[in-house]
Amino acid sequence: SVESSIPEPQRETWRKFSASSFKSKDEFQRETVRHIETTLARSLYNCDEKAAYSGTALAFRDRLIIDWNKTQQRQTFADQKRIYYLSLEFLMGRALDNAMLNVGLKNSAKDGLAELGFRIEDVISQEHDAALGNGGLGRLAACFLDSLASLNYAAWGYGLRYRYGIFKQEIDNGYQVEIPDYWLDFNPWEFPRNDVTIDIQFYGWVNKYTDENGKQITSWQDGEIVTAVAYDVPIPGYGTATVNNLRLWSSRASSGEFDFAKFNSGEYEGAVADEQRAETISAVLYPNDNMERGKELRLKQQYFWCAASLHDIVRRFKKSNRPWKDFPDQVAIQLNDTHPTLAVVEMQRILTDLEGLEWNQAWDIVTKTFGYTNHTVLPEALEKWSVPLLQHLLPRHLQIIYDINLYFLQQVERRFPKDRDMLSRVSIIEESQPKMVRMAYLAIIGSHKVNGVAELHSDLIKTTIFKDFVKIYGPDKFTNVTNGITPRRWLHQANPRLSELIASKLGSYEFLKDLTLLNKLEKFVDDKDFKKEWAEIKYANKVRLAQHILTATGISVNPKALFDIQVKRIHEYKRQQLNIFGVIHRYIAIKNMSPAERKKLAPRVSIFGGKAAPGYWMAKTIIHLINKVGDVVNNDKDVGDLLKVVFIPDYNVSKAEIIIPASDISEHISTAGTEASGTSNMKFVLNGGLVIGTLDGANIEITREIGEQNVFLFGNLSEDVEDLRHNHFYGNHQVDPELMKVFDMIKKGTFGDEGAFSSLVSAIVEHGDYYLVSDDFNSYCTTQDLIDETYKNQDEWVTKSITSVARMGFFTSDRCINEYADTIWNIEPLQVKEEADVRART
Ligand code: IMP
Ligand code: B1N
Repeated sequence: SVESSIPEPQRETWRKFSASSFKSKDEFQRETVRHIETTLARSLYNCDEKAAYSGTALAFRDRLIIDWNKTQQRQTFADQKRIYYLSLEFLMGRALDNAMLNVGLKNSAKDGLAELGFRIEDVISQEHDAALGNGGLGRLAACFLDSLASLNYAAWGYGLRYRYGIFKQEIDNGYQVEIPDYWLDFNPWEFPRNDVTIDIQFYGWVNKYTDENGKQITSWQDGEIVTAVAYDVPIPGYGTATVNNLRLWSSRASSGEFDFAKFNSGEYEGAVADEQRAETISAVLYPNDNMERGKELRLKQQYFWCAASLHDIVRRFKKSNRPWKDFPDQVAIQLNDTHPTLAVVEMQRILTDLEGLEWNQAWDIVTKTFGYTNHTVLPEALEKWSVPLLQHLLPRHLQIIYDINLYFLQQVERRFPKDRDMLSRVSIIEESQPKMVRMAYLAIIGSHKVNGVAELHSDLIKTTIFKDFVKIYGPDKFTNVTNGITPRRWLHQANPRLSELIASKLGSYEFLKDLTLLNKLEKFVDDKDFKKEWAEIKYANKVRLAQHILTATGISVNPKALFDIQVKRIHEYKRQQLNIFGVIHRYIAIKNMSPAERKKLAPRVSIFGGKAAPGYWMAKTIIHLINKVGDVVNNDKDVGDLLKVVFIPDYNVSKAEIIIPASDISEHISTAGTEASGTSNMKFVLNGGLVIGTLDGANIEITREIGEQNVFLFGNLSEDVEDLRHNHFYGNHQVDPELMKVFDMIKKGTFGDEGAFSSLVSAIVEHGDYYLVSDDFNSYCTTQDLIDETYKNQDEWVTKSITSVARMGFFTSDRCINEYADTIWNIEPLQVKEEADVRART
């Protein structure tokens, strides 16, 4: 039942004046100018590009919020199951361009702005990225929100409103420098909900007693209270009236009596300190990708966000007055990795301690509600929290974790009475010093489905880290949902000319809603004009990137050269070191060539980008080496245009939109078995770039879809990694001789002080080469040579490019979200009547 605070007779007046959204160029202009003149207090005499952006964004925000309201009301009326996606990271990037395209008014805005004296590209580029994430995991969450809205699912994202997103990276003398990313000066895309607040408790103690009615009461009391305030971000779907919600929590000191007492008793400074301590919780995103560091503040963030989200979800459920057993029919909660695992414990606490349900009844509801997605098998990324820390911060939750573990181990013991070792292997508690809580195990036990993010990865978790749990629960609890990307941002928005060319061939933009339609492009692989245009668009995108490189680094690159790109977080397992060693190998080869041989070589630009976690020294050293190699190679007269090495500073979502459409080759070269999926591999191929890659993550499925002849694969297989590592220590490990020549050049000081890079060399020569750089080096370099040869035949290259794009339909996040909906969430899209103003799709 949907209620309104306005009595029926007065609602007519409301309806008469109800806000309506603009639909034309003129209306867009009127709204934009109104916002510039009133909301921003500017005029035509002092409207710069920033103000033009602000006015445009506010006009579109109004539009979104009108549809947002209707969507939320529609979903409330429908009273169907909702999906809640809990993620500590949402790497959204810019919102304006996406909003214009999704509501179908970009052309109106473009013409409207032109008449007001602005170029739409300049206006769009004023926006600060919303960078509340590290890399693939956070960007995946953002793609999922786009698909959920575009497919009309009733879905909410829940996250934290960090005041500082991922740091801004500057390169100073070849070194990474981190600058804080304060992004909230002007953010038109969020709506503070000062009326939606939830008090969250920390510390304190657990009081168990029997009340006057003889009832057992468990009460967690005398803790410190911090208030969570909701900020809502509208998420527009593409070509639909659905606008879903991303709710981000911000922390502030609780406005309870405690603070007032302090203020009144003159302890002003103390009260201010409390305020600041509370605000610290949502202050900053932890900048680690695939790495956990066990910091208390991170645990506080996790509980603060999980508890606020859970109480909000429970409050919404309670409005429908259903019995608790209906909860899993109304609510599905997906855990984006183990970061939100405390939500499982909090839910069990709400149902038992606060709502008075029996343990088993409550636990049944909990496990039917949650699903858990694993994103990594790297041991350093698997979350563990120390028992003493949990005891201190969340004493009641620790008790509940122990109870969950007890019931679970009893069940295991009954099923495997002879396997004593099994109990300690699968226990949530690791018997170390101090004891640790294994969050992944807790997430598995608290969920009804566990999924990996690509086929190989999902197989690996079943046969390695979660092997025992497959024995306990059977194989059906474990499943695969291969990742995907939204073609709206990663094709239509990032590469408008390619999107337009495709639409002209396919007859419409329908492929943006059903990406499998791309397969119709294969008919045109022999169409000369089409191929020419295809190649021209790639060239234009390379010119655009060359321009960015020049402005950002001062390096001038030839857009006719082969652009070889590796952009992603810097990590040893992703092996940027293999790439840069390969570049040095190429440099040595060029130096040794005769002028005649040099003439035959395809010129190449090796482009890198990505951030290193501030405390990850090896990763920072790799960045340093790339920059120093660039300094030498780019200024070597013997080399000229044959090789340039570029490190693009501050890689982020909006730069990715410029970089990805400009690749000829991109590198996805992780040690086999380490990259769970990878999603930029999909983005590059969808934009007509070819891939050099290992048989890892989604590379395997991309190869299966687009054909082996269209991918440059190299390197050892994941099933051989263990033996190779063993041999490095116990066999006779010979470093590849060509790689040794690279090391000799580094040691000679060609790239500056050799000591600066000795850790990179010794990791391979002395410390067992854990990531198999030497084992894969020869095969990597040979494959790069093959790429040079293939690139010389441009016609064949373009054929590969078109064929690959045509076969990429599988990798849309729409497919991925539909799989989650069918196999994990058991939820159907909400039918949305196409409104009269169905979008003129641009
Ligand atoms: P919540 O479920 O209370 O968080 O509501 C989210 C949004 O859905 C609200 O801000 C409203 O826009 C809409 N909504 C929820 N309940 C009602 C209702 O009873 N009547 C009309 N709109 C509602
Ligand atoms: O998640 C992506 C995958 O495509 C990547 O292969 C995978 O590396 C990435 C702890 C992580 N896994 N784990 C993380 C991020 C932050 C953090 O604090 C772990 N990121 C991934 C999407 O499935």
